This record gives sequence, C-alpha cells and structure tokens, in this order.
Amino acid sequence: MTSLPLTYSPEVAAARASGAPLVALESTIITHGMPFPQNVETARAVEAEVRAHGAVPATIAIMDGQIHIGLTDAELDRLGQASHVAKLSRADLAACLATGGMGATTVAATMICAHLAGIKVFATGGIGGVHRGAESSFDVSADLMELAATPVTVVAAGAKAILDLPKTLEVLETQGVPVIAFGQDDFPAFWSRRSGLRAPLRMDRAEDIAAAHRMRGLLGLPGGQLVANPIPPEAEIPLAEITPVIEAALAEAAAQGIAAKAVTPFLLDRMFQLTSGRSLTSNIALVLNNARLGAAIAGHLA
Ligand code: PSU
Ligand code: MN
Repeated sequence: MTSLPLTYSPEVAAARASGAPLVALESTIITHGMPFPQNVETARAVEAEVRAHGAVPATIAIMDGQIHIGLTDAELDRLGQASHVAKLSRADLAACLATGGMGATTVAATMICAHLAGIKVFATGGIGGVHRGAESSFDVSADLMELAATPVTVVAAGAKAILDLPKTLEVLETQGVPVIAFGQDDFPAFWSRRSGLRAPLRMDRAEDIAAAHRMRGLLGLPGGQLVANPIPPEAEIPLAEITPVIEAALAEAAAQGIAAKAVTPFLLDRMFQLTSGRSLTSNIALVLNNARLGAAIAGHLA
C-alpha cells in the first residue's frame, strides 16, 4: 500500500473541485458522545447547519480501511447504529486503517484527517483535556498535543467541567496553542457560558479568527487554534446547577475504576442520565452553534 487511503463523499469532492469552504466534523461524538438515535439526528442537523451557513460539512470516520472525508446518508446510519466502534485518537489511527476496522475519530484524529484533506476548520462540541486527578493518573487528552501539532482551527464550546479546566489551560499555554474565547472574556465551560477563568485571547469576529489562522501559517508555526465559543444563553446549564451532577458522575467513575479511553464516554453517559436528558439538549444546541461559527470562519479562509 503506497497511497493515502482517503475517500471523499460526492458532496465533499464537489466542494473541493469548486473551492467551496469545508468544515470538518468528528465522529466520536456520534458513537461515544450521544445515544442512538439522537446521535444520528444531531449529526444530520449539524451538517445541515453548516450548509445553511454557506459551507460544506465533512464528517470524518474510518470505515473499511479508508479515511472517509464526508459520509453518505447510508454510511452515517451504519456508523451511528454500529456497536463496538473503536474510539480512535492519534495513537490508534494507522492500526485501524491497516486492519480494516471501523473507527470513530476523536478531536485529535479528526484534526489529522482534516489536515490530510486540506480542511482548515473543524467544529465540534467539547475537546478532551486534563482530567481531574491527572497529577496521579497522568490522564491528559491527546487532543491538547494535537492542537499544538496540526494546523486546524477547532471550534468547541470550551472544555467540560468534568475536566480540570485550569490545568487544561496551562497545558494549552505550554504547548503554544492559542485559546480564543469568542465574544466574551471568560473561557466557556461547555454546558455553562462561564468557567470563572479568563481565556488568554478574545476575538469578536469570524474574520479575525480566519486572519489569525492564516498568520500562524505565514509565521511557520505548526499547530492550530482553539476557538472557545460559549453555548447560546437559552441552552445554558449554569455552573452552580451542573457542578453537583459532575461531582456525582466523577464519584461513580472512581468507584467503578473507569480508566483510560473509557473515562470520557462514561462521564458523558452518566451526565445524560443524571440530568434526565437535559445535558444532551444543551449539547446539541452548542454543537449547532459551533457549526455556524465554523462555517463563517471557513468562509473567510476559502
Ligand atoms: N468531550 C466532549 N464530548 C465528546 C468528547 C469530549 O464534551 O464527545 C470526545 C471527543 O471526541 C474528544 C474525546 O476528542 O472525547 C476525548 O477523549 P479522551 O479524553 O479519551 O482523549
Ligand atoms: Mn484520556
């Protein structure tokens, strides 16, 4: 095997041919972030939101030994309903492709694949980060190092407060990753607009984010940017309300000895159960919001 195993969907191939703006979307959020059928419905709604804002969505996943850049309706259904889909980060990508398995890409793996396809902007929900207790578990998401290495602008609603947010910001600073809060000073905390931590950078216009992306390239700096876009006010769960739920989910994970890759999916599922689905409704609203901003940034970069 000597050529890159990249397969473009017809929609993405047409966008590439015409130079239309593209926005990458991840698939771990579909297979490990939300239950069926909301996962597939949300994936379709997010794709529609990207289109409605002038860009073309490229949902990325590994199927049949190929990196799929853009999924057809049938492929999205297959992925959303499959059980035992592997969660792929940087470490897992090549092995999954080489053995022909089915895999969902995390933020880190989606960035790698988007960059291979020449896509500069990627919208998602939340990034992985430094877990609470990382001083003993060493659990730091590979997403942070990928942001330092791969030139893709990632639009997320910050990071979940299931993580250690101050340590997450410290690692991003050490790795030289620009963290840009959109339209406010505070770093947003996923379900909540405010974390109480000031973001290192703030921008108020998509065109400025696009210009900063271009400037990093001109300067020869590797790596991307993290755009932290606060959840819309009407969908927010304030920090005071969500904090006890987070504590409960974390306590269950500790009691059950959940570790490594299983930690994030376990916590997401428990948060969904413990909030009777409210966390999921908020999650969907913030991903749609990030799709809109991602489309606007991609439009300025095209
Ligand atoms: N955080 C979320 N929702 C998600 C994830 C993280 O709020 O769906 C997923 C993303 O795919 C992210 C991955 O890249 O989990 C991080 O996993 P880990 O913490 O194991 O690196
Ligand atoms: Mn981890």
